[in-house]
Amino acid sequence: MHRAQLIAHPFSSYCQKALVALYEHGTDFEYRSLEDPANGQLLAAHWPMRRFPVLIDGERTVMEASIIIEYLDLHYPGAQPLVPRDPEAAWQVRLLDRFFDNYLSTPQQKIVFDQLRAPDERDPFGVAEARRMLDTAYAWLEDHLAGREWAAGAQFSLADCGAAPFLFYADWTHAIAPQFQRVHAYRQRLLERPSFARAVDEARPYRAYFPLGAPDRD
Ligand SMILES: N[C@@H](CCC(=O)N[C@@H](CS)C(=O)NCC(=O)O)C(=O)O
Repeated sequence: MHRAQLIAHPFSSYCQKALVALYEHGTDFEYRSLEDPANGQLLAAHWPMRRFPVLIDGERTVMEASIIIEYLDLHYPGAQPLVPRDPEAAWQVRLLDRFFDNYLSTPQQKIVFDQLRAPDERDPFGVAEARRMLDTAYAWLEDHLAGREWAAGAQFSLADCGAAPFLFYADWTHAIAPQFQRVHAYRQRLLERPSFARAVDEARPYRAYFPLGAPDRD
């Protein structure tokens, strides 16, 4: 019987998204950390885009954190599914998952990756747009969270797996304004969720990698 392997780096937000799901389900898997160059070669051999995480399960290669989580729900189910079995509940979870990927993570990554460029290759217009998008996303999420414990309601789901690392790093990158109290409280609930707390702890040794300078908190 083989074990699934996850090619990942502990400090990567999309990897943490998949790790939260693996820890929620209690999946037994082999962690192929990208700190080891051999795992970088494994990644390149399986996925020419070289984006991570990637799950290798026997003959199958599964890319994209959301799809990895859908796959885990099917093949390594835990106590409760991260994508609800009820299709009416499922589309709402997937909608929130798209929101967090497209409107929180994408602008957050834009700001961080811009900082890694040489000063004369930076894109201040794009960064300003990304900051505006984050402010709009925080405001929308503040309203959306009224009466909800987790992103899609009472049950922890796929959407929360991504929200956890994306809000974690977004606040470091472009502070969530104090008036967005529900967003702050939700970020805190996510930090206290054991699956994400574990991912945060595993990433602690790599905080110096954060190009904007990691704050001394969380
Ligand atoms: N759409 C991918 C995005 C994954 C992604 O952007 N991963 C980052 C790490 S957080 C990465 O691979 N960065 C390396 C690069 O951009 O070359 C997913 O949902 O898994």
